Amino acid sequence: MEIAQHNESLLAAHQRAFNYIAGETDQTEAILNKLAAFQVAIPSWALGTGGTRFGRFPAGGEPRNLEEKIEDIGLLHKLNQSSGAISLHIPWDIPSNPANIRALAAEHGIRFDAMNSNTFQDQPGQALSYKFGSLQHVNKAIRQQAIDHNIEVIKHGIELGSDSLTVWLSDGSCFPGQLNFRQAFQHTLEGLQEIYKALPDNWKVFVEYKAFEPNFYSTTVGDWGQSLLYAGKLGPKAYTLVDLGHHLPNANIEQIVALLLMEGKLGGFHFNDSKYGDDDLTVGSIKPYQLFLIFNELVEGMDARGMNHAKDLGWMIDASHNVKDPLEDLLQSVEAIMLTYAQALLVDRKKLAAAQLNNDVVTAQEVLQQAFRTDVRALVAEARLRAGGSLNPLGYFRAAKVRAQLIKKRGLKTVATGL
Ligand code: LRH
Ligand code: MN
Ligand code: MN
Repeated sequence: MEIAQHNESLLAAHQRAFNYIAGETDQTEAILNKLAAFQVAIPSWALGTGGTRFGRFPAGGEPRNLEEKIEDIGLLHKLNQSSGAISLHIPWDIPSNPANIRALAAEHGIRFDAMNSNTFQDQPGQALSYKFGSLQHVNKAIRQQAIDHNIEVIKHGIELGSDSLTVWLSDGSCFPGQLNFRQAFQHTLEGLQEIYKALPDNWKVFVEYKAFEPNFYSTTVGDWGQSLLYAGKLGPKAYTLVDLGHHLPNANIEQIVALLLMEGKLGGFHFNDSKYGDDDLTVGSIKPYQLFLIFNELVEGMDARGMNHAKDLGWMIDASHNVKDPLEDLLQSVEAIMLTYAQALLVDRKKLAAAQLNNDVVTAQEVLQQAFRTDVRALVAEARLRAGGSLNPLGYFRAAKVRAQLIKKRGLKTVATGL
């Protein structure tokens, strides 16, 4: 089934809804242009079912290699016109033939966002173990192995046309006394400095923090303060990466975002949602208002610094799927991000600033919630429609029986690499 054909049946209802919302703001065209430019990278490790160490229940048709992963993302992008990027995890998704992979991605309109290194697992044939950490390790040879791996990942990225590296370390300790905190920090900093030296001029490195898991007593890049310390010591190409699931409970993530932006040190995002910890659930499924407050700070802070919303930060999803079809889940996540971005663009900034100056707390809340409670689905759908996408990506996915087709093509028992 053609996308246009599916859109046909939805057009009249869409037009009614769009006319209504377009009449509510004088910013319609500007918002549509911003939405069209905004692209969210899909993680190469989230195209199969996973995300739990207890059981994995694949529904079939999972991509068997990187080529098929790119085809899956190509399909998402064709439907929503907002998934024109992929973030690769190495060695889970080593491009065996980078030139071909790059060409295939380009065919689908997909570029390579940040490359991710992996020193949190031992790979088959690996000389030394990361059981007690990687860059923080007391053994210099193990630290060097982790440095070398990160430099390898940069090389893969250069071949693909990526321009950033995300370093997430599981380094830390599970018990008091296990680690000398200062020494672990120093070793990690020195390792990151070596990796930093290998970055091409136009590259960035993102230092991703996480408060807990798999270490449950201390983490060597445990929060945004520690990440910012590393990024500051490393230099202008180093930034902090915020993964929404990596905070202690009730952390005020929007305030963290505002301050990192103010310091010019916010590099990018791993979007997901959670109720308890690093749950990696569908974006916007649990705390949509928190996501809105984060986007509100992003729009305000990026505008204050004259930044390009679409280009100056890395927008990536980092989620996993236990009970949903991964592609449907990713469509929902991207949609949640686009809706929230659109709502943040609707915030009446002048009115909010005036309310703040007058200590008018009630009006300040009203201004934010006015935008948050606006139904912007038709705005986002219109942006998709104009770009040649689907008015209802999820509806199309089901109507066209995409999963059944993938199972027919790839088989029922395929398992994608990833978490
Ligand atoms: C760690 C993390 C990090 C990894 C990914 C697989 O929890 O968020 O970004 O690279 O998950
Ligand atoms: Mn992450
Ligand atoms: Mn995580």
